[in-house]
Amino acid sequence: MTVQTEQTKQTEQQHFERTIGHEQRIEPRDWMPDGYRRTLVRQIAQHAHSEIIGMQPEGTWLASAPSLRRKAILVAKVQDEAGHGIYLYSAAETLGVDRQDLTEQLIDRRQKYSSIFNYPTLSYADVGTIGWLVDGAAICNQVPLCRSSYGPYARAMIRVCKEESFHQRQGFELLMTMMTGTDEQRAMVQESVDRWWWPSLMMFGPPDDASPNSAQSMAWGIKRHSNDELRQRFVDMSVPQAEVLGVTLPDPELAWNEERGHYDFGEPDWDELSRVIRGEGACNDERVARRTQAHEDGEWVRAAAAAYAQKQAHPVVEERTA
Ligand code: BYC
Repeated sequence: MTVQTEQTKQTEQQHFERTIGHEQRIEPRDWMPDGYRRTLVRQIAQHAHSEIIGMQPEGTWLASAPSLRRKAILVAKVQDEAGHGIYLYSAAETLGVDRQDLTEQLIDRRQKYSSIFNYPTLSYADVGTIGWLVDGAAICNQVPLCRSSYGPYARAMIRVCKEESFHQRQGFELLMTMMTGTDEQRAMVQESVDRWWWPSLMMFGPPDDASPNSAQSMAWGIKRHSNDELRQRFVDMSVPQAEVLGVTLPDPELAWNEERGHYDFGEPDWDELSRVIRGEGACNDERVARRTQAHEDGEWVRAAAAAYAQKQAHPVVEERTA
C-alpha cells in the first residue's frame, strides 16, 4: 500500500470513528469498515425477512376473521408488515446488496429471520396476542434502533415503530374485547398468552453472555441496548398490562423486586431458542416453503416490471408516415 493510500485510509477511519463518537449518522456514501457494513447487512436483512415471513402466522386467519371489521384491521396490519419489509430491503440495498439476492439467501436458509414466526397460530386470540406481545416486544427492540448509527436504517425504523405501536394497541384492544366476552373467550386468551409469553421473551435474542454480536454492534452504535436490557424493559412494561387485561403470565418466578426497581422473571428455555434458530421449530419448514412458493409465483410480476422499466428507459420512437 502506498503512503498516500495508507494516509487516506487512516483519515477515513478517523472520520468514521468521530462520526460514531459524536452520535452522528453514517450515510451510504461514507467510508465504513467492512465489519460494520457486514453487520448491518446481516441485521437489516434478517429484520426485513422477519417482517415478510411475519405476515404468514396472522395471514392464516384472514379468511376466518370473526367480523368484517376484524378482517379489515387484520388485512391492514398484514399489509403494513409487507411495507416494513420493503423499507428495510431498501435500507439494505444502500449498502450495496441486492434484494433478490437477500431473498434467495432467506430461501436457501443462509440468512435468518426471527424465531417468533416459527410458532403456529392456533386460535383467533393469537392475532390479539401477537399484536400485544410480539409487536410489543418489537417496539421495545426497535424504538432504540431509530437512533441507530446508520442513517437509512434509523430513518426506516421511525415509520416502522409508529405502525408497530398501532399494531400493539389493536392487539390489546382485541384481547380486551375477548376478556369482556364469554368464559370460553377468556379461556382462549389465557391459553394463547400461555403459548406466546416465552417465545416473545426469546425474540430479544440469547442472554448477553451468549450474544457474540452485541458488544461490537453496541460499540458501533448499531444496537443501543443489550438483549437482556431490552428483555427486562419488555417484562416491566407487560406485567401491568397483563393485570389490566386480567390474564396471568405463565411464570411462577415473576415478582416485583423493590431493590432493583424491576420485575424478576424466570429463565427462558435457551435450548428451545437455539433449536428454533437452527430451523427445528414447529413451523420453520412451512414458513420457508410458503415464502419460496410466493417468490416463484411472483416471477412473472418481476419479469413484467423489469420489462416495463426497460421500456421506459429506452422508449421506442414510432415513426409517423403521413
Ligand atoms: N431469532 O449475537 P446475537 C417484528 C441470532 S420483526 C432468530 O445476540 P444480534 C414483527 C442472531 O442473528 C422482528 N435469530 O445477535 C414482524 C445471531 O446469528 P448470526 C425482527 C436470532 O444481531 C411482523 C445469533 O442468534 N426484529 O417484530 O446482536 C409482525 C446470536 O445473537 C434471534 C429484528 O430483526 C431470534 N430471536 O442480536 C409482528 C430487530 N436472536 O446472524 C412483528 C433487529 C438472535 O450471527 N435485530 N438471533 O448468524 C436485532 O435487534 C438483533 O439482530 C437481535 C439479535 C436482537 C434480534
